[in-house]
Amino acid sequence: MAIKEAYELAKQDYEKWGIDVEAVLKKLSTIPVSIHCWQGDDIAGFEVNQNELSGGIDVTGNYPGKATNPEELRQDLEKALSLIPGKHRVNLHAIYAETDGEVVERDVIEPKHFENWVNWAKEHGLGLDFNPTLFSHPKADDGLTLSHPDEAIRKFWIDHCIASRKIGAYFGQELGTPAVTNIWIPDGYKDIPSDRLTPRLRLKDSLDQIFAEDIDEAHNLDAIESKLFGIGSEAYVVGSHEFYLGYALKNNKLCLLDTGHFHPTETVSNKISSMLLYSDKLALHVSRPVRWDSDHVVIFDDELKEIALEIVRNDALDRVIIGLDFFDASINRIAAWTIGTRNMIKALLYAMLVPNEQLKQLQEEGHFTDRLALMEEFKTYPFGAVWDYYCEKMGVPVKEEWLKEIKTYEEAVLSKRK
Ligand code: RNT
Ligand code: ZN
Repeated sequence: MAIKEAYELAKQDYEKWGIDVEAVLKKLSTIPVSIHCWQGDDIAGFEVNQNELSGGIDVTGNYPGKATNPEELRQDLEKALSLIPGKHRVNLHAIYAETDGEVVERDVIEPKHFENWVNWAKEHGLGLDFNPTLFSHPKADDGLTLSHPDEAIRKFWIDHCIASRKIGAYFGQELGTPAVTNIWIPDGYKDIPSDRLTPRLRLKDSLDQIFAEDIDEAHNLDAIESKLFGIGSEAYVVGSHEFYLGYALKNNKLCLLDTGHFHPTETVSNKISSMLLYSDKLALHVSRPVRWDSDHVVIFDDELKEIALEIVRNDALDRVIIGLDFFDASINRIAAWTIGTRNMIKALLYAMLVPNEQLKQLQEEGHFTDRLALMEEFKTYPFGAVWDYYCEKMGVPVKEEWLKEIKTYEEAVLSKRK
């Protein structure tokens, strides 16, 4: 059956429930997803003196053809973006600075080191987001950065974060859309601490110093990302959820929730409604933790759908800033981006094609049989036909057609890389 025909039939099914499918597709095309550049090169970056990946995160696999320079990484991102419907954003890390072969320490990086990225983003109509890199560096070897007891080391990382906010502001100013500059630090202890408070006092003080200068929120939005544990920080993480939740609320910063940073049965979907009661905006790193914070490629699973439902049914598409965070080097990296990002968008579409208002009402009236029955039936409504039509309309490959393009690209481009 032709895509359009299948779509017209599907549309009728949804319209019976008062869902305006055309309006849904229009809205969907305006929702940006921030695509993390680091899936493209296993979080290596382009620093002149490259350091091994540290910070208790790990990328496994050695699929051939990874990007090893900015041109390759941008080329790969362009390929992925050509397979993903809609206009999106790219999320950079400080280690992706371009310094022309010169060693530039992280505490003195400047907007000019990201000029190529900005020009590229302009050319492709993309927004940019940013992250200071507080790992993969000799000064992070102790597993402590912004909470380090050594004042010189702590100062270095404070200065790095201050420099990073200015780069975020530069992105926002140049591209006309605020950058989210997100601070994540690996700080913690492998074993049971004898003092949980002192490192947190220092982290709080570091953040106060970093955020001392006001930056126009039209250009830059500060986010802070919590974590539960990492490799080497199993027993204690300084920047825990409670730590940052408190800090963010008190200081009007964005809390960033990474879906891999909680206990395995604890879900981010269940946190969104509460957090939005107390702050205007919330940021996400959508990931897929398999038994731990493993950063697998995002799939179209129940928790992804539930997150999308929470955003959509609470009318929070403008309040929840969606970013992705996964890294798999065991499969084609461009396919990883494409799969994960298409799934995120798919989940949003899925959530928008549910009669959320009617379901809310059923719950309010205590009709739990109907609530469950409908929620289950809607899982097999002809959502795929709408998704296919959306892809076609947005000029990207329909269904698994995109995989052919990846294969061609792999042969023509990736296989030629050293
Ligand atoms: C680590 C955090 C963090 C990183 C990126 C590379 O656990 O999730 O967001 O993945 O900054
Ligand atoms: Zn993250």
